[in-house]
Amino acid sequence: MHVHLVNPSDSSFGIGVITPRWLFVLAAATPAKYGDPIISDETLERFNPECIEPGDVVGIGIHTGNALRGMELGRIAHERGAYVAYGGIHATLYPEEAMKLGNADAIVKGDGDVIWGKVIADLLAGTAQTIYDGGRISGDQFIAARWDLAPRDKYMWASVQTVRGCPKHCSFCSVWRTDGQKPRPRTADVVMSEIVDLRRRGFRFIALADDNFYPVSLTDLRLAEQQGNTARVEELQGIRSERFDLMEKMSRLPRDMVFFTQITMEAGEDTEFLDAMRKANIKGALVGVESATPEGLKAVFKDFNLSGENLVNRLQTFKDHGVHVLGSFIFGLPTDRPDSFAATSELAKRAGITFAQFVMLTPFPGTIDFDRWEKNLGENVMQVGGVPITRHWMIPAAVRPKMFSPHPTMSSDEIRERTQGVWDDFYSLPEIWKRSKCVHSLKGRLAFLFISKLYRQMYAKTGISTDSARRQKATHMARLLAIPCRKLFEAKPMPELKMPETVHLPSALLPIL
Ligand code: B12
Ligand code: SF4
Repeated sequence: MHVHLVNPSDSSFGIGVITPRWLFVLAAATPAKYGDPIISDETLERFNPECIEPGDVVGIGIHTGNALRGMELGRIAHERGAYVAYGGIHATLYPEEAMKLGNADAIVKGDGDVIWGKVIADLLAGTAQTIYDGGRISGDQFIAARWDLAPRDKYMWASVQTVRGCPKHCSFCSVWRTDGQKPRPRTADVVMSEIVDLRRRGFRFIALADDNFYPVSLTDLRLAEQQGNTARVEELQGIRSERFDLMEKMSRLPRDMVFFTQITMEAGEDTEFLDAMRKANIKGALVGVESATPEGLKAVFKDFNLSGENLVNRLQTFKDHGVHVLGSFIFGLPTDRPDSFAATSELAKRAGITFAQFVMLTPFPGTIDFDRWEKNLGENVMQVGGVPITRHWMIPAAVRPKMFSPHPTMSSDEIRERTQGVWDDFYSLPEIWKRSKCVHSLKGRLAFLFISKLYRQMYAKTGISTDSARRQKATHMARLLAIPCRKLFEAKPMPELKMPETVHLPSALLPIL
């Protein structure tokens, strides 16, 4: 009997940018008595069902974008006589769907770390429940990943989680609803031991797969103080000082390590935090800018973001403090107008951001936007191939619409083409070359160019194109580009690396407000 863990994907690039963390966490949660799980990541290569034997257990992790392929894999595994279990954010939101369309024997809602062992045992004993609630476990229960099972020559970045949950409530995001608004941090020592394990194995680029690396802002603290809520102030300060503790420990790792994370723009007002990030070698962060206008930000409940010139300055602050920004922008908001595209592109260039992604507004299930959208459509729902667009993830990727709500002033095609145009402009050769000044050597600048082109190829060309021939061509190009890019992320293993010594700082020195 084997346990298989499969990460579904419609496109395979041969090389993966970031390790899908759940695969290696669930591998660690698989009890040793079942042997090492067989891990398949379809972002690398298409899954070969012939490796499944009757009586095997196949665990499939799905988010909304890969749910359809995941359910197809589940049906194949079921036909081959395996027990099929699903987990991940989409299975958490729609367990019945995986049951009905994915031939599931069991579904795990929420975190899989603690419950996975029981699910396997129950499946094999024939006593499985249909739905298990893995819950929102506390930070000290998160399991460290089995990095010994990750192929070193296939991924550019490994991924380590330091905190789950996000206190914000953006309308297009489901994280605060599924992972909760209470941050659940892991202790610094546990995170450090996973990072050291990875560096020993030759991974020096690590993405911190956190919902929000900055879970307590200075504004949160100020508000709690103004309310005279001492308990809340202490709780927030506790989380904040743990962040500094982690970053201080990270700053004692080998200097060739590079970290990347996801963070809210508010961190730009907290230069002490930014300096600690830089010292910890957290050299870049995805910042959800979303929209350049106050109306756009209001539309997505993200009024804590800045707009216009203030936005440019705030993003520039990250750069001034040594943290590169991957700015994430959304197009297709009802407040967008034809001139919003060029204005956003200009702003992205002026703000000195190093990378950018321009995504089209998608109503993801579990979000306020989705609920609102589904309700507004009522009975009058457009269908594609018999599937209502309110279940857009069940429409085959090749014909899946890219825009879901009629826009007040632009057609879907216009929004798609203008979005494509912004990608083209931001990632044109002269623009990339200008931005590549952030690295000094010619070799470094060429590497920057390659990576920028790969990023654009993987995320824009395969994602936004509507016709399948163009998607296929784009995937093929991405496969070719990925090979030299991966080489740039290679590092010599450091098997002798020790955990950095703990320096006990007097608490007065810990930068609490
Ligand atoms: C890091 C991250 C990224 C990274 C890295 C992705 C990667 N290769 O791992 C980057 C930046 C590249 C990225 C890209 C995108 N992401 Co992302 N990402 C995340 C983030 C913040 C953390 C994911 C993670 O690694 N968590 C740590 C692991 C251990 O947790 P986990 O995956 O939830 O797994 C646990 C449980 O779910 C469960 N589980 C999972 N699978 C299984 C399987 C079985 C069998 C069982 C039993 C249990 C189980 O057990 C695990 C351990 O507890 C999540 C937020 C979140 N809270 O999930 C968003 C998230 C998954 N991303 C999201 C989105 C939308 C995207 C993009 C589409 C964004 C975009 N517009 O381009 C792309 C899609 C990329 C792609 N094709 O996959 C959404 C998905 C929404 C949805 N309904 O599907 C999320 C939830 C964020 C959000 N704002 O809503 N992402
Ligand atoms: S988009 Fe980012 S800041 Fe907003 S709720 Fe989601 S994780 Fe939090």
